[in-house]
Amino acid sequence: MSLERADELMLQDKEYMRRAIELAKKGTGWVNPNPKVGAVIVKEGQVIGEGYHVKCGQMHAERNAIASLRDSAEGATMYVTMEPCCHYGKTPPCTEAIIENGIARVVIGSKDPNPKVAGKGVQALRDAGVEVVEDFMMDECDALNPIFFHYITTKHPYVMMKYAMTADGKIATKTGASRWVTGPEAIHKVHEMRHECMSIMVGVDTVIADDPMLNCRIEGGRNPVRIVCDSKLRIPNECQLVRTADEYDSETVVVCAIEGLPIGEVRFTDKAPIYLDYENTNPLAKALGKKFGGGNFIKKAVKLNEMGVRIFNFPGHDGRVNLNMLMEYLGSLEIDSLLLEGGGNLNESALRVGIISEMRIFIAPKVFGGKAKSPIEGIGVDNPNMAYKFSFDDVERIGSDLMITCKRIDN
Ligand code: AOF
Ligand code: ZN
Repeated sequence: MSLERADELMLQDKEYMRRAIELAKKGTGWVNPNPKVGAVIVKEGQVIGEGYHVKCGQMHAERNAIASLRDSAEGATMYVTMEPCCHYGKTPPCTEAIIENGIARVVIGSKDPNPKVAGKGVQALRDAGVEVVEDFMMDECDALNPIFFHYITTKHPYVMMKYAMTADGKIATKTGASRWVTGPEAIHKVHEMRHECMSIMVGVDTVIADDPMLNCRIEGGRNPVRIVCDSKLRIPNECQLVRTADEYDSETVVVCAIEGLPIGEVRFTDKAPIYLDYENTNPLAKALGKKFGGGNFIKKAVKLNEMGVRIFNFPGHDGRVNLNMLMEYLGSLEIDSLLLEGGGNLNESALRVGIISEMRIFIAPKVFGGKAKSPIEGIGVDNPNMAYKFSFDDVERIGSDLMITCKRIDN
């Protein structure tokens, strides 16, 4: 083959993989905790089938592309953004469908780090005589799935910390007024991030100050699980999060840190009558009541539970929520991602315990000055070489503001 002809073929391969990437993006927010995957089937220079993973639990990209075939795929090439699976999960293996349909060549972008796949998909195809090209446009394909790669290998959610600040690093004015730092385009972007992440978390002080809804307000968006870190259960019953918990189409969770209460989710049902006895008529309840601050915590937790709020308890050594235990528990509930929206103390705790994988920093071209809050408060470090370190991944102009994406440097 001449060099020119080889270059031409490479360009075509790239064009089809780019199309597969575009298709994969359509699954954003709906496929979690699965990856976004797109597939294109090409025969004799014609696209004869296309598909993507639409929703977790439904068919994978490859099978959707095969289902859309307008022609026999015998001898065709499939371009797929991730290694085809070879296991029975919620759906049957994609490798089988590829082999059965006589696809001769498969061009793959990302590897699938799922231990059930991890190279075995490629092997199954090769064993059946299919030609496989690996790592094709791998960086572009990998960029689709930072959440999946993190979740499938650690079983903890991928935590994205988001904040919006002025050019002088303030998130509010000296009076505490924070609406609005950035413009409407940046706010829209935040709602896209709420759609993409399965859960969202704030500290109770943010709830008390701003009374946020934490839902996703874009057309066709999906609402995240709303989580409030609230060690002493200070959340007001009248706030929007609590008042709307029952009708909200996802979950609302308050995470407390109460020593002596069972660890994990606490359900105040008749299975746990001791906690319901917050009038302390039972001697054991009385003893517990003393331990929990005269039973006030229990009373509050029962009330929240009755209003549709789920209660998790993860006490840490410092009297605050143990964030690592919380991440582990969220992972066990198949929550693969969490958007952390402050405030400054919770942000700093999250950095300190090492759960942040990515930061999205919005910067508005304005200055507040004065003694005003900054995005990261808490204890902070003493020495510059103890800083929490990130690398710049991307800078985008969003309306009149900037969005900087930073990724944690693993050391
Ligand atoms: C593919 N193509 O489009 C996707 C893949 O429970 P299941 O059957 O949906 O399997 C989920 C696993 O399959 C997931 O963890 C990942 O390894 C792979 N996802 N694979 O070939 C796809 N979404
Ligand atoms: Zn599959």
